[in-house]
Formats: sequence, C-alpha cells, structure tokens
Amino acid sequence: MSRGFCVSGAGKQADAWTKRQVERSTVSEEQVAEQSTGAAYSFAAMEAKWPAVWDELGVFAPKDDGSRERRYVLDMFPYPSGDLHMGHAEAFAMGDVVARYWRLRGFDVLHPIGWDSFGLPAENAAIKRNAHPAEWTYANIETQAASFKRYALSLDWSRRLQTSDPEYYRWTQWLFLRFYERGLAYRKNHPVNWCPKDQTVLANEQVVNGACERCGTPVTKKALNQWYFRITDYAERLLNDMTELEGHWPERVLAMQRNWIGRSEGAHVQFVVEGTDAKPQHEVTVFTTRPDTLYGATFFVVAADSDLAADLVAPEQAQALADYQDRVKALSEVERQNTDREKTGVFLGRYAVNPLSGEKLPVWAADYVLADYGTGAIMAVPAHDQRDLDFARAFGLPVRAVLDTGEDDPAVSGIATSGEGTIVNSGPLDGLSKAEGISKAIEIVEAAGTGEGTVNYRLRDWLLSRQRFWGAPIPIIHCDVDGEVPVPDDQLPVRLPDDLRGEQLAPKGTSPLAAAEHWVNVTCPRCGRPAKRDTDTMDTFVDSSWYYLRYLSPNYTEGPFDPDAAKNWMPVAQYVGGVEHAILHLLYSRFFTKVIKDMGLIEADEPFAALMNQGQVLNGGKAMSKSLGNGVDLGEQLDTFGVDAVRLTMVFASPPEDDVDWADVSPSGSAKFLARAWRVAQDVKSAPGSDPASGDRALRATTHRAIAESEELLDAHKFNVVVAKAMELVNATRKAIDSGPGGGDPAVREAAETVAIILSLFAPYTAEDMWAALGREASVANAQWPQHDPSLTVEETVTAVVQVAGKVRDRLEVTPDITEENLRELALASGNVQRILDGRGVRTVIVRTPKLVNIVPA
Ligand code: ANZ
Repeated sequence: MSRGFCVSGAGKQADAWTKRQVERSTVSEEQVAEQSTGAAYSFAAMEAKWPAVWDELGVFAPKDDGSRERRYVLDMFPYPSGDLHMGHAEAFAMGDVVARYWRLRGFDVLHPIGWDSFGLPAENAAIKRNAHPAEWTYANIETQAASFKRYALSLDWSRRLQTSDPEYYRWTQWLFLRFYERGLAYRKNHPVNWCPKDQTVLANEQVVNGACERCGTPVTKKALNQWYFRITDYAERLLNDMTELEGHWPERVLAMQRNWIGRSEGAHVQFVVEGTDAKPQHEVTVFTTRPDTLYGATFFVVAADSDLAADLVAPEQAQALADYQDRVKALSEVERQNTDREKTGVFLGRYAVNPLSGEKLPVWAADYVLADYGTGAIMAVPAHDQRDLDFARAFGLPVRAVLDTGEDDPAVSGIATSGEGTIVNSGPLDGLSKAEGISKAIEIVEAAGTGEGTVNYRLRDWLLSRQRFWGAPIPIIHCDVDGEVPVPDDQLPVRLPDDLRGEQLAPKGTSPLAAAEHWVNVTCPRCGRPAKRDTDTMDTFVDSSWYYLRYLSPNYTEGPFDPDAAKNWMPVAQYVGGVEHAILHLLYSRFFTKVIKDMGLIEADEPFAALMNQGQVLNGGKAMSKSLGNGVDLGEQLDTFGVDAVRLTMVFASPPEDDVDWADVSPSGSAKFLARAWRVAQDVKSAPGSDPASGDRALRATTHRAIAESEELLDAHKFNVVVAKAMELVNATRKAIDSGPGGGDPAVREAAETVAIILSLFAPYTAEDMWAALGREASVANAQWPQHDPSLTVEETVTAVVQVAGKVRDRLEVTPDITEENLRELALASGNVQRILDGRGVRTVIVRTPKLVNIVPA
C-alpha cells in the first residue's frame, strides 16, 4: 500500500511519479541510446501517454451488437487484500494474451474485472483498526484498480463490480431465496467443522489436513443450526457434465473434481442387530462397495460419534462407550484423519446378523468409521480391506479370505488383498469373479428384500452459514409463529448495518450481527408480529459462484442478470486462474450455473468452457512468503523495468501453466529486447500501405512463417514460444535494415508491423508506440491479425542429383540445409538406386550437400 505508483485519485503524486520515471527509465537504456538518432526508448513516457488514449477510444469494451462472434475471457477476480502482487501480475498477463489475441482475430471480446470483496481479512483488519470493514476493503480496491490500469490489461472497466456492494449482494440474496424455494437451501442442526481461532464454521472444503485452511488452527466439531445448499442433488450432473470439459480443462482439475464428488457404486445391505430395545428389531444398513465379500464379514462397526452407537449399545457396555466417545472428542481432526494411527474402538455387547450367511457378527464402535459417509455403519471384511484388517489385528478378531487372488494370506501377511480372483467360502457366490459376485450378491439381497444396489457420493451438502459480519446477510426472518420466513424480494437487499465497527465485529461464536439489536428485531413479513433476522452471513464462495453472470449486465435491475445477455455471452470461453481453486470455487460455480439453468434463466450447462491454470511465481525455487523473506515487490519491478518488460518476462519464462522462478528470469533482458523492437519501428522508412509484395522475399518468408506459427502456438497456449518467434523476427528485421534491403523496403515495414501486432499481446505500451512510429492510428489492439500468405511459408527445396557409378539414377527434392548424413540415407534408400545396386554392396558414398550424391558400388 505504500507504493508510489498506485495512489489513485492523487493526480499530483502521479505526475511527480511520471517525471521521476521518465528520468529513470531513459538513463537505464544506454544500449538503446547508442544506436539512437532520435528519442530513446522510455517505458515511463509510454506508460504516461497511452492509457488516456485507450480510455478515450474505448478500445476494450465489446461492441455487443452481434456484428462479430462473441467471446468471453475471464480472470478469477481478485480479493482486495493490499496491492496487486507478482501472482496477479502473472495470471492477468496470461488472460490478457488470450483476450487481446481474440480481439485481433476479429472476435467481440468481453474481458471484465471486479472484486471478491467480502470476507474475513477485511473484518480482521477492521477489528485491529477500529474501523468498518468497508473502509479497508474499498481503499484496497482503489489501490488495486490503479495498479491494474497501469498494468495495461485490456479490461472493460465499465462493468466493474464488487461483491460487497449492496447492488450486488441484493442479487446474491435473491438467488439464495430462489434456491430456498426450490428446496435447495435448508437449515439443520449438525456437528460442523469449527475453527476455534476464527470462531466460525468451515465447509469441508476449507478444512485442509484437519486444520483451518486460512489460519492453520486444528479444526474441532460443534453442533450448530446452519444453512446448507443441497449440492448433493446435483452430484450426478456435476460428474457427468465433466465430459463436456474434457480436453478444455486441465486433466488434473477434472480428476480433483471427480475425486471430490467421489462416486462409488455399491449396495445398501440391512443387518439386524439382536437384543436391542427396538421393536421388532433394530435394522442397521451398511454401505459397501464390495457386496461380493459379504461372506468374509467377521465383525460390524458403527461410527463412534453417531447416534447409532448410543442406540445399539448394551447396558453393560454403555460406560465403556461413553468413555471411548470422550477420548475421540478430545482428538483433533488432524489426529483423527491420520491413517497410520493405531485403530481404537469399543465392543457394544451386541451382534448383527449377516443377511446372507446368517452369521452373527460382534458390533463395535470405532472412530475410523465416519458418521457422515455412507450410512455411518460398515460390515468389516478384514481379509480384503486394510482398515478392517488393522482393526481385526488390534482386537484379535477373525480374518476370513473370500476371494482367492493368489496373494499371500492376509491373516498372516497383515496385508489385505484387493486384486481380482475367484470367490471362495461364500455359498452361492463361490466360483464367481469379483464383478460377477458383486452383481450376484446384489441380486440375492434385492430378492430377499434385505438390500439394494446403490450409488454413494463423497460430496456433502455445502455449508454456507458463517457467524461473521462481512458477508451477505441471509435473507430469512425467524418468527415464533410462522417459522422461517423469506424476506420479500422487494425488501432486498438486506443491508449490513453500517454502525458496527472495531471490537464489535470480534468473533464471539455467534454472529456479530446478533448484537445489533436495531438490525435484528423486525416484524414478521407474514403475520406482523415481532420477529428476528437470521444473523448468519453467507460463505463468500456464494458471492463468487455467480459473478461471471453479473458482468454481462452489471446495472440490470430486473434480476441478477439479463437473460438475453447471458444467451449472447455464456459460457465463458476462457477462464484463467490458479489451481488452488480446482475444487471449491469451480464446483460451486458449476452448481450455481446448473441451478440457474433449471430456473430457466440461462441455456448453458457449464459456466466455463475452457480453463487455464497459471503457475506460481516463485523466488529461488520457493513460493514467496513473509517468513522466507523472499517476496518480490511488484511495484518495484514495474518502477525499475516498466510494465511491458515485467509482463513479457512473465509470459516468456515458461508456458502459462508452469511456475516462473523470478530468480532465474531477466526482466532487464526483456527490456532490452523491447527497446530493440521499438528501435526497428523507428527505422522503417517506407510509407504505410506500401505494397509488401515488391519487398525482400527472404524477410517476407520469415515474417509470414512467424505469423503462421504464432497462430498455432497461441491456440496451444505456448505463449513463451510466440515471444521467441517475435525475437527472431526482430533480429531478421534489424539485419534487413542494417545490411539488407534497408529501412525503405516494404518488406521491412511488413515485418515491423507484424512485430508490433504480436507484441501487443504481451507488451501493449511498446507495441502501441511502435504502431504510432509506423504511422498507424491507435490502437494496435484493434488491428487485424495479419493473414499469412501460404506461398511464402512453404519451405524452399533444392534438387539433389543421385549418381551410381557416375550415372544419374535419381533426383530428390530436399531442403537446402539438409545434413550430409540425411542426404546419404535418402540417396541409399531410393528405389532406383536399390534396383541398380541389385544387392551389390557399396564401396563408398560421396556426398556434396545439398545437390549431389555419388555412390560407388563394391
Ligand atoms: C465392505 C468392504 C469389503 C469394503 C472390502 C471395502 C472393501 P468408497 O470406495 O470410498 O466409497 N465404508 C463405508 N462407509 C464408511 C464410513 N462411513 N466410514 C468408513 N468407511 C466406510 O468406500 C466404500 C467402502 O468403505 C465400503 O465398502 C466400506 O467398506 C467402507 F473388501 O464394505 B466396504
């Protein structure tokens, strides 16, 4: 926040900054000044000049009139914590290449920007500074906006939005109510992940290795009345529609989503637990993916922290269970999830009857069975499930193999077998394969009415309540008479009170909103009696699940977005962002899109047709961090090298998805190259529009090959190689000017214009300045991508004559730079030569590349 360059609305400071930079940047470019006859390359002068021109021309707003094919390019919007950093600089540079390239290719490109501006950091900052979170948030947004503008991204600023604007969260609340009406938002009392430090609940997705994703504090469980979105209703569609994304999203992101949704095919099988008070008898259902192993079940386990354990326990074991439950509760999630941990459990004094074999299995409670997966109860098959085997060995329970896989006996080896094989010891299933056994077992239990085939998902409903202040209030009123009552649409938004600040926002386990009595106490919209507002706010992932739709019509007042605009623009053609959002944000956005489609408001099934994950910016092989002290300040980099050099370095360092190590790159090298390219444009002497056909053919071939290759490389997102092509072209052009046909040759102009157009993707200031030097009107961003002439890009060939014993026997078309070895091989492989040699050996082969081969037979 202390960087000089990004002070918004401070005209004087900005001017002073410009002057300073102009001085600084010209001094650091001696190598340019050397060959310069006129002005020197000055990034600061360009950075001072062009933004106003672009603004005035409105270069980056889409026409949106249907005259061109539309394409929507979107970068994951930033969170306004301080100023932009190197990571932003990389991600946004990549997205901008795509937006700018498509614009040059004649598409109508939408490339908007906004802020994901609700969330905890603002609230924590407000507590520290005795301020309102909005003050910190909006100040940071202005800082970032100024930096983005300096960074010359081709954004349409007119669509800017902030999720913490009442005009935005009004529609977040409106969408919540539509979800509510459809039964997709509901409240239940449930043990939830609780961060004792942040004093708020966390979604499963926000718990990483048992700890709070944000602060690393071990997460505990707490029973609370919470709001959920029923995302599980969409599990199947979220999974199946991924086929549409195949090839357009990184494979690893698709794999992570699939894994998160976690579809398991299997069966529900009912076991009767004998001797409980339940009338007639207690039936407990298990979920198993391996019904073929039913005869191998030797015990039965229920989740220790589920109600089931208490329901089933025999009186004489009740105390043992209670003691065990206390032990489990004291464990952190980290400890619980540790798979190496010794298995613990307690016998409940009951037996469950195997519906297939009639065998009685001891019932245990253990913490390795999770309360909220499947049914919270399992049949344990130690021979074929490692967790069960570990448990069996810990408590001396029997192990019985029922699938002969040829592997070592698990009872002896301690390793459960899981391969293919033949079923044994299993009555009617004997002799079948695993797959046949699964089908047959399901058939049998279905016929007997003791079970059925089923599909289970790992995905849980999305817990969206947060007991924090800086988020969209949940638009529900609680009335003693009418229960949950939605706030009527015409009373939206339910605004946050603006008189809470500082300590009043501190986490207390209940939402700070509960303390704002004037805000909480309302009348019931249905009966008019005194009632209370819901005091939770929404997870900020709700805000970011639909922002891409709001950009389409940011001022629309009839709904969250104009359905016609959505028809025109959705889905997003290229989404760009970090792989850290591979699960949460993308899954939630996909869910929102599907629900909104079901509401009839959009046609797209998926929000993001293509996804690009940019890598990280490292320093010295490590992620930049305060603790390592290896942070690189973006503002300083921009001040020293200029925007274009930093952007070019980001793009040139590696393909977008790879990490960039700032210790290994050379922004000063990029700056030198840009100066060189710029100098080329200054030295062009022919008039704009002069016919390149009359120009130097070799340079034209280089230019047109660069165009053709760049197209392919850009489509494949190999932006770094495109930069290399531009460098080659600059070198060839320099050579043509200095020692070839000279700056007056129309082919030199063609080459220089091509350089400007290609560079406009990575170095917009330099490219615009080159364009102006070439006598072209602003903006190069609106230029047409040049069409390559295929007759110029075909490789030249020469004719090589092949002689056998001095007589010409064949002629081969080869490239002029063919190697001696390759030409020899080609000649010897010739059909004519083979025929003449007719099996005779070869004494010697004389090769004169590229035109002659003489073969002397033995
Ligand atoms: C018997 C069996 C035999 C199993 C076997 C596996 C192998 P996925 O694939 O992840 O869905 N299971 C079911 N519910 C559970 C819970 N709440 N907590 C812990 N484990 C649970 O895993 C399904 C398998 O995990 C189920 O199939 C069950 O063990 C166990 F050779 O049943 B299986």
